[in-house]
Amino acid sequence: GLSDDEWSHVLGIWAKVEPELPVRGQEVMIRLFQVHPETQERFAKFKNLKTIDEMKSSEELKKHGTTVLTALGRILKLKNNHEPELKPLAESHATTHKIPVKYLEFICEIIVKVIAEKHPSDFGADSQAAMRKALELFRNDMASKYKEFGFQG
Ligand code: HKL
Ligand code: NA
Repeated sequence: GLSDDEWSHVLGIWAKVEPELPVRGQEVMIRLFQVHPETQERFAKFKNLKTIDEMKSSEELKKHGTTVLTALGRILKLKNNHEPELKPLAESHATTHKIPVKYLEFICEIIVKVIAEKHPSDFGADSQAAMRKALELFRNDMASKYKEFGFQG
């Protein structure tokens, strides 16, 4: 797990991101689809959005990005005790959506980059390192739950 100090870095920067979750969520999803187009194919309702403009105009995509970051924020706030929130998320991503751990790595990397671009002065080396560690914990625990649900990820 993370130390108290690491968690306070993580939750400190998250508090700055939270008021802007819809726009950051939208940015994260669009960046994910741009950098890793195979991820867009996983969404029946988004795979037909062709241009960045079409993506930006999609209220549904913005809503999805908001929901994803809201879910992630709830997990981060539970710190090392995220199991109850993580389990149903791991179950749906393992059994229904079948999302490889690699794709979780992609989105986590993009989340760090988007925050770093928007909050350069609040997201220094220590905060970035703490956030990476928290997202790694998230991914590792998702991966072990995946295996419990019979998905090798
Ligand atoms: N999803 C997340 C989080 C993530 C930061 C990592 C997260 C948090 N998801 O139809 C649905 C699909 C979902 C969801 C509903 C779908 C397809 C899908 N998700 C794909 C992905 C990918 C692959 C591009 C990645 C990397 C990813 C990562 C949260 Fe994800 N997702 C949902 C959700 C929530 C908002 C919903 C599921 C709600 C749920 O499981 O309730 C128990
Ligand atoms: Na901060």
